[in-house]
Amino acid sequence: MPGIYANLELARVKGLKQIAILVDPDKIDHLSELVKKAVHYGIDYFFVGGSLLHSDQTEVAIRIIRDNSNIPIILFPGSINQITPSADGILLLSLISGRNPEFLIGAHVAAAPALMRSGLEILSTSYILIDGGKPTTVSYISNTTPIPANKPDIAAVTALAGAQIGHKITYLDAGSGAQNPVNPATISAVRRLITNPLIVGGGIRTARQLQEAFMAGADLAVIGHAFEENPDLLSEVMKAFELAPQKLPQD
Ligand code: 1GP
Repeated sequence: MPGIYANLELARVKGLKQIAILVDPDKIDHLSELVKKAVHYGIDYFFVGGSLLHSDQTEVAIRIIRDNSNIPIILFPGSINQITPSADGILLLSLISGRNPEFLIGAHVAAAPALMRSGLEILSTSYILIDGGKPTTVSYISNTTPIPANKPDIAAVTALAGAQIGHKITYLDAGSGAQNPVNPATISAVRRLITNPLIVGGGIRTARQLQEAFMAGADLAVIGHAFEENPDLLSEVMKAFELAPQKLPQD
């Protein structure tokens, strides 16, 4: 069976756009219903994690997802405490928009032995925060400054450096609950310089915003808050997919 990276790369090459739902392990009360909805609408991945968790329910969240779906589960960890072998893969995030050594290498060293034992597919990822219009938990907790939204050239060169270092995936994130999603100019500037699978998330609330992200060059869009608040948003999204088939311009 092909791995997660192989699937991401295949989708990128074919121009197939994919969707991941971000599950916050602090919010599991209605998770089984949400998972069933996500399965119904045909999403591609579940991401599990958060920058700041109040409770240690990552395992419980993963069990609920497994009990209700066969969709791959990818850890999107805010700290090494969120690493568990019960997922399928992990985004090994290097926060390269920031200059905090803990999120560039410190946490990775601490996590390396557990990751080696875990059997998780390790997806080395350039993690790049873009200003989403208001301070987010991730920028506060990581003690880093996001790249200004009106500086696509900085985002592009940062992504290029990450790809040259050898990260396999690039993730542009405006932060969970961002006021504004990553703007299309930033996505397309990054897309022009890298060939990695490109993940975009943070503040996507409408089918239109999602389509704009895809048309600018995102391969995989991540939706968290908006799906929690209104799972049927995906119905609108899938209709938009049908209207503008998945073969959207890549460059
Ligand atoms: C945040 O990209 C994710 O890291 C999802 O953000 O919750 O705003 O959709 P939202």
